[in-house]
Amino acid sequence: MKTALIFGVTGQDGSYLAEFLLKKKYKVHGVKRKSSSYNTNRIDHILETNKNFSLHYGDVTDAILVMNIISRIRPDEIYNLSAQSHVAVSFEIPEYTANVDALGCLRILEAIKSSNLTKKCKFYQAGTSEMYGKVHEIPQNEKTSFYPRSPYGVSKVFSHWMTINYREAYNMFACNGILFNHESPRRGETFVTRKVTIALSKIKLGLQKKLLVGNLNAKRDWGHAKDYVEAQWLILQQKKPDDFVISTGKNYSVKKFIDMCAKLLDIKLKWTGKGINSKAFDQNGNCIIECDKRYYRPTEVDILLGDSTKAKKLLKWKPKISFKELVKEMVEYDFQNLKKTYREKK
Ligand code: NAP
Ligand code: G4F
Repeated sequence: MKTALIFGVTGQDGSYLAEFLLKKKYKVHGVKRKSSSYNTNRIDHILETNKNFSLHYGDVTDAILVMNIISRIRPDEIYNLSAQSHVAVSFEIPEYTANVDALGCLRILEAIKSSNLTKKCKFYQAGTSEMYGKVHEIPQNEKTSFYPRSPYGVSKVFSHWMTINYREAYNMFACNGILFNHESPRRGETFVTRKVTIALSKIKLGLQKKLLVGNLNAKRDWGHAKDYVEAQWLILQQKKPDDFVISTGKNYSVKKFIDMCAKLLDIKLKWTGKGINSKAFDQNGNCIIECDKRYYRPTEVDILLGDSTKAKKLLKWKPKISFKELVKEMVEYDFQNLKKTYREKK
């Protein structure tokens, strides 16, 4: 039985990865942070039913704890999914973001080395398409240069190169996944996709009047988190450690995402204006979407589009869930959930 340790197990990817590894008969350990309120809602269903799943308190800003957990568990595979993962927030808390997203990865690598686990333990670092930032070419592949545009992106570039450095210096099986945006009904509520599916569902149910957004023209290569955690695992099952771009190869604007959600909810949108003056009205003439400068970033990543040819060839990986299916699943989940809660409250 293989043992895996997941930093960031309470997050979107952590929860899907834990489910995936348990199905593969791994013993799974996860690290959760101390919080004043419950933060395990994405994994409670596994905790209640699976004896091969256990949680440990920890934080990647605490080097001693990271070291203790790794040397005690001595896992076969470590997945570092922990991060302050919100790009816009990283401008507000840049030093904290670097502490978690850059130094957190280094602390884990150093703990693997200090525990004499460099031969036994494989390491996965959750890299991101945000590292491409102001893109040098379209589409982006493993050879495309980085030009990060946020403290988040810069921190992830540090972790990317640190992972490669430990691989080369200490012969570690340390890999980077460069994952493009991936979403699901478990996506954090402040990322644009989930913010839109929740807000439009509430508007449809009469629970909210307006949705305020930022840059509608940004384009993202959106996949489903379930497909992407399989790629994370596949990356660690190869003969040689390497780095892989994981993406769908198609991108859509934020505006297109909103249009698709609205259509599924039978809201007929009429757009007026351009840029920050864009507004959308429903069939009753109510303005239900507006742009607000609070949601614009000091430096934006305008367009991301991934080229996963290498992953297709070597990992035999390709996304199974289409963008259309992803949008439908997210909208249906939020609409049904909110409808139920609203009825119960009434
Ligand atoms: P997420 O939902 O924000 O989850 C992040 C996880 O990290 C949560 O479990 C969070 O714990 C934990 N965490 C935050 N700070 C920590 C700390 N100081 N110590 C230990 N754990 C900490 O993110 P996600 O969407 O699942 O993404 C997983 C990883 O992939 C992240 O590293 C992200 O940057 C990266 N990534 C994501 C995408 C994407 O589109 N989703 C694309 C590329 C890369 P709490 O629950 O307590 O907050
Ligand atoms: O959903 P977002 O916040 O995701 P973003 O910035 O692309 O980052 C996500 O994907 C990265 C992979 O490329 C991950 F590494 C990262 O951890 C995270 O998971 O924003 C997507 C786009 C941006 O261009 C943003 O400016 O949507 C635009 N946007 C427009 N209005 C908005 C909003 N984003 C948010 N969060 N909220 C808005 O109201």
